[in-house]
Amino acid sequence: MARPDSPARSRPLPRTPFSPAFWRSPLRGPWLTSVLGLVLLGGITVLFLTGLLSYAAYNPDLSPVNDKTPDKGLLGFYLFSWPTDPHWLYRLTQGVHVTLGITLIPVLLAKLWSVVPKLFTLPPARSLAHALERVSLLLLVGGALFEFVTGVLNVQLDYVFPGSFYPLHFYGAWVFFAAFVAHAALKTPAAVRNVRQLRDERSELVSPAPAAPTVSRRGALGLVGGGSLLLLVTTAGQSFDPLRRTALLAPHGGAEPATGPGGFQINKTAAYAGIRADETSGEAWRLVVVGRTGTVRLSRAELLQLPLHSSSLPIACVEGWSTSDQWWRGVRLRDLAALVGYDDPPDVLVESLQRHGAFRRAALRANQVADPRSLLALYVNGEDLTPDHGHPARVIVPAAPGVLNTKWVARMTFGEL
Ligand SMILES: Nc1nc2c(c(=O)[nH]1)N[C@H]1C(S)=C(S)[C@@H](COP(=O)(O)O)O[C@H]1N2
Ligand SMILES: [Mo]
Repeated sequence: MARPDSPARSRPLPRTPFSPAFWRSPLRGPWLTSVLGLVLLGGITVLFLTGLLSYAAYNPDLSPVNDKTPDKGLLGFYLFSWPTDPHWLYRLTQGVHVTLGITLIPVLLAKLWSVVPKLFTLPPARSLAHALERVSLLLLVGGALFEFVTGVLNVQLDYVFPGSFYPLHFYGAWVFFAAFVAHAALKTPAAVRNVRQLRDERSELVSPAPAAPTVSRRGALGLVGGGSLLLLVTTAGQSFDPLRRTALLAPHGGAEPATGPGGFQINKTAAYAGIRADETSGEAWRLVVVGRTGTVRLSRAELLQLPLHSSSLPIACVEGWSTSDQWWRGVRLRDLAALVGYDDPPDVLVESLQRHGAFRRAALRANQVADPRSLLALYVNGEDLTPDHGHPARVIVPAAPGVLNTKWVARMTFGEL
């Protein structure tokens, strides 16, 4: 054992993350943490609400087709039929959800950095209350990272978790938000006081051995804000056609779709979906419509004999991107319902020619079928639908998430689902 006067003792103690002096940034303190916390309080609340709206927009209760989340129970509640007005509703709510989520990443990382010494405080629990608080912080930090990571992977990498992103992000959101509400209730009053006071009081966040500052607190905040702004301007363009080229971070690398009438974003191409030209040809393709009075089979030529209508509607994907209004022309969904015996339109299950993939079927609610702007589109922007946009026929519904606008439609079953 070393004697008290041994040279080993006169050297500074080895600093581990568990000793407060290990954390030397003079920026850490209640003011910075509180400013970042208040930004996240507002931002994450908006993320949660727009996320809930996105869930409601899928018509989750209609049938196990749209929402396959197992055992969702009470968490799968929804309060209203997703409206069809204004027609850009989902474009707005989901554009905000994804763009704001991406914009908040630097703020989230800065907030976690600002409190990281707390992760290492010893003893791990001073009391039962302290232990509970630390467990709730684990759920909070874990939940935040989980939701941001699954969200970003989903919009960037096109469903790396095959078919399972949706329940993961859904359950994760509830766990995270429960911890977030508890944390906000406990900390917001103090955070507001800290921000007003400007100067840091004594706090376990303040380093006992601060290094010389290399940037001011405001400078650090400016860096975080600048990072957020950069993400904002490289993401927001995915929701506005004229800015599409600035959407460097948009999914699909912001690839420019073809020009011409079909020259707007394509989610899954016909080739990707395994749609063959021989099954969409005039001779082969029939639309099968099933309802109260039986089954009707229509060729594209026969569909074109029905009254055609136009509507200007966008495509707005859950991934956050959207198109401006496109000019669609086709047969009203409610006219197809009437063909098989429904003057009062019911729900409908729409099935695609596509044999595999998550989005080959979708259910629409009666209010969506009834809207006169809801079409089985045969044309877009004055020309036949292109193969990638769903030729011979695709659904387009106002205010609905893109995923409900089934392409390469083969079968429509009307009736209460
Ligand atoms: N059959 C089928 N329909 C589909 C899809 C699909 O993969 N298969 N993708 C959906 C999704 S998620 C979106 S956002 C829109 C995109 O339509 P677009 O490619 O014409 O822009 O189509 C929807 N319809
Ligand atoms: Mo989508």
